[in-house]
Amino acid sequence: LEYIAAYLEKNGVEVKIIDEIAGQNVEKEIKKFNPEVVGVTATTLTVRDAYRVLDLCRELGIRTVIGGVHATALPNEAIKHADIVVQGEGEIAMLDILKNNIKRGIIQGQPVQNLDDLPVPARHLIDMEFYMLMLNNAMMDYTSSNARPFGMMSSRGCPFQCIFCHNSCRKIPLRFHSAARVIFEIESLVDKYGANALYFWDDNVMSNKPRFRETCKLLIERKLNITWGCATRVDAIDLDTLKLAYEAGCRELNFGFESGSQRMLNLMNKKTTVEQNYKAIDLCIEAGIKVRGTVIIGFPTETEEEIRMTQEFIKKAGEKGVNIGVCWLTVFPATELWNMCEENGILKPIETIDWSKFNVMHSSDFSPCTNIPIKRLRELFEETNMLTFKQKRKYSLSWIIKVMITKQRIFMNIIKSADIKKYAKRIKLR
Ligand code: B12
Ligand code: SF4
Repeated sequence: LEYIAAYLEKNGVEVKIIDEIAGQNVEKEIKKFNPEVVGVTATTLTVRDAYRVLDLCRELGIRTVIGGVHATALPNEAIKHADIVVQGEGEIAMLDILKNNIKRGIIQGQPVQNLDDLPVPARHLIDMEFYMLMLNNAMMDYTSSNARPFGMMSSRGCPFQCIFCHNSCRKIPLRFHSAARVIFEIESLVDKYGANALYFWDDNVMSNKPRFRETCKLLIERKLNITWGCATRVDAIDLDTLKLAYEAGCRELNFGFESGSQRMLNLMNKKTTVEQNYKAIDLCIEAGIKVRGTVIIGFPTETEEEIRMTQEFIKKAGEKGVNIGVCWLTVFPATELWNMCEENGILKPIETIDWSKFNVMHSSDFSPCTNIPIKRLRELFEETNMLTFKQKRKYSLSWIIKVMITKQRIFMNIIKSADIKKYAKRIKLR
């Protein structure tokens, strides 16, 4: 939304972002602003709330637009709640809707050719202090308790098509901000908000290595003293680049390790090996960078033995100090995995799927892994989760103290807030 808002503002449109997650009352704010058009974003996890807001706008007689990953995947469902659905990128499409007074339809949003043409996201329209606290909570493994962390994107797209990932259906071109523009955005975060920590939300921040290295070199040259983390692939790293990244402030890398079974990695079209997973951990340790990762269990045809292989991977990685999260395989709409399940008749009819069953831990109430009964799969999932829990207990006393200080800071902010109810709602929504 901040990208779209910045693009519209640059083109002379008056924009407001109303953010329910940050505690705003959508109905009240919409009535106050009385906009010509309301645009709502949603992932599959948040789409129920998006539909509620869109239905409300309809009642108020306001023209509505929905965009984002869920509407991109299921436009025919989304159009039942909105006048216009934008599939793909929203900046150019939203301006087009306003300029040409488009009233209804499903529109294919054109991707921005040169990302540097986009203005810096309109962070001034949202409550950055709220998001900074949330990110601080997530990044406290490697930032100080006084960190002021911000999120940003330095690229868009991913050339891979892992079957469970939105990239297997969205197929947007891979594009990059130039290193100079990345530094410009970081400097503006430092100047405006006192940022001293960052997380890059790119799918794979190292997919263009020369550009990544140039960014690291500029971070070192400008002495920005930013601590940062990002996600990349196990086949994208090398020791020299990792050492450079460390020098530039990188303290944590996230990997989608996905499985300890090669057959499962092949089935999910990951195009990596279990060996590369282990090698990536060793390289990061050598460069002094903390490693975090995720694994997924519950793939079609996955066996108990293969889940045990993933458990083995978690144990071995844990011995090296790696923190691994376990995900229950979620079949997100329109992905390759979704199509596979549909072809094999293991998907429920779409009208009967309850999107509210998709949540951060379990994400759906069914599993495509039909050869293991769901009750047994749940037990295996919990067992695997416990392994990661045991790993976390290995944290040092200094880490525990840091967690306590950060949590206390969040608590103090709640107390300081005049509106405790608002914070309670924010936390509930999170
Ligand atoms: C940052 C991020 C997060 C952050 C913030 C979440 C958020 N809602 O933004 C955190 C860490 C909290 C997070 C958590 C999760 N995430 Co996440 N996350 C991302 C990530 C890496 C970047 C999002 C982003 O900012 N993209 C950049 C902008 C430019 O792209 P965009 O959001 O798609 O918006 C563009 C268009 O879609 C369109 N658009 C969007 N909204 C609108 C609205 C209108 C009106 C219009 C016209 C256009 C439009 O225009 C935008 C600009 O071009 C994406 C992957 C990705 N590369 O997008 C995954 C992604 C969104 N996450 C995903 C998932 C699965 C999760 C989790 C379930 C993970 C988990 N198991 O815990 C949770 C669920 C969180 C939730 N409540 O939705 C999936 C969503 C799949 C789906 N169908 O919903 C994605 C797509 C990853 C993937 N590759 O599959 N995530
Ligand atoms: S490499 Fe990561 S971002 Fe790219 S398709 Fe696979 S899971 Fe998605």
